[in-house]
Amino acid sequence: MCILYMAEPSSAAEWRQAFSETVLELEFRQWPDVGDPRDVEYLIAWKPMPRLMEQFPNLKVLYSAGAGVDQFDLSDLPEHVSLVRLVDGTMADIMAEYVIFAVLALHRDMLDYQISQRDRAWAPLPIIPACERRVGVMGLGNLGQVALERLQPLGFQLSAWNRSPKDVPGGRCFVGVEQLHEFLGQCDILINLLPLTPETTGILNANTLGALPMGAGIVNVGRGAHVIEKDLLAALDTGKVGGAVLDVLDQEPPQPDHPFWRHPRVLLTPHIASNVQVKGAVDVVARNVYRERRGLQLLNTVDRSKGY
Ligand code: NDP
Ligand code: OXD
Repeated sequence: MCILYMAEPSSAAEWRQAFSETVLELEFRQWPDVGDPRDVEYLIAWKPMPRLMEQFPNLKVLYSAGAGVDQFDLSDLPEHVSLVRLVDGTMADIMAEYVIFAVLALHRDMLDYQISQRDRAWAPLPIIPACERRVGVMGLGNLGQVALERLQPLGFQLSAWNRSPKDVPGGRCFVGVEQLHEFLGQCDILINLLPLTPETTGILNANTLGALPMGAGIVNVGRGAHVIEKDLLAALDTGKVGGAVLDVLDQEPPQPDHPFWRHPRVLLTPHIASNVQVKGAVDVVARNVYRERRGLQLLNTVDRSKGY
C-alpha cells in the first residue's frame, strides 16, 4: 500500500517527513520513482494526467494538492475512485488574511495612494467608515465562511451569495442565480471565492459587473476563469469598477504585454492568497485511511455532480 506524490517537487521532502511522522503504514513514493504502479492506492497531484487508471489500476483516492479541483477531468475518473481536497483550517486562515488585506486596501483607497505617491502628490481622499462599506462574498465554503467571520470584527456591512442558504454574521445570504444581481447591486467590495465549475465560469462578465454599484472594488481569489478579463478591463477603464485585487488570472503567469501588469487600478499577486498546508493535508489523509478501514465516508470528498 503506497501513496504517490506527484505535486510540487520542491515540497516533496516536507511531505515525506510529515508522512513518516503521521501515517506510518503508508509507504511514501515520489514521482517518477513509482516502483510497481499496482502498489499505488493513493495519489497526491495538482496537475491533471491522462489515462490515470491505465497507469495506476489499483488507485482508490486521488488527493488534489489544493482546494480547487477544476484542473482535473472528472469524467476521466471512475466512480469508485474518490476525489478528495486537501484543505484544512490553516489554509482558510491564510486565505482570510489575504482577503482582509485586499478589502482594506480597496476600502482605504491604497490604489489611489500608490498613484499619488508615484506622482509625488500629497492628496488625501475622504475617509469612509467601515460601517458604511458593504462587502459581499461569493461562495460560502471552507474559505468563504472563514473570510466572512474574520471581516466581521472590522465593522463592514457583510453579505454573501451562495448556492444554498448559509448564516452570514450580521447580514444576508443571497441564494442562487435569481438573487445574483440583487446581491451584486449592494456590494461596494466584492470577493470571489467560488470554485470553478461550468456554472461559475465567466460569472464576472460585462452583465454582472454592470450590476455592481459605480466604482465598486473586486477581489478575485477564486480562479482567473471566473472573470471575463476584457470585460473587467472595460469596467476598470470606465470607472464602473474602481479597483481590482487579482490573485488569479486566466493564464498564469500572464503574457508580458497583459494590460493588468501595469494597470494603475489593478493590484496583482501571483496566486499566493493561500496554499495547501502540508501538516493539515497529511492529517486529512491519515483520518481518511482510518475512515476507509471502518467503512466511513471520506472527509473532503468532491461531489462529482456539482464539480466541487
Ligand atoms: P468549497 O467547495 O468549500 O466551497 C464552495 C462554495 O461555493 C460553497 O459554499 C458552494 O455552495 C458555493 N458554490 C459553488 N457553486 C456555486 C454556484 N453555482 N452558485 C453559488 N454558489 C456556489 O470551496 P473552498 O471554499 O474550499 O474553495 C473555493 C475556491 O477557492 C477553490 O475552488 C479554489 O478555486 C479557490 N482557491 C484559491 C486559492 C488561491 O490561492 N487563490 C487557494 C485555495 C483555493 P454550497 O454551500 O451550496 O455547496
Ligand atoms: C488551491 C489553490 O486551489 O492554491 O489550493 O489555488
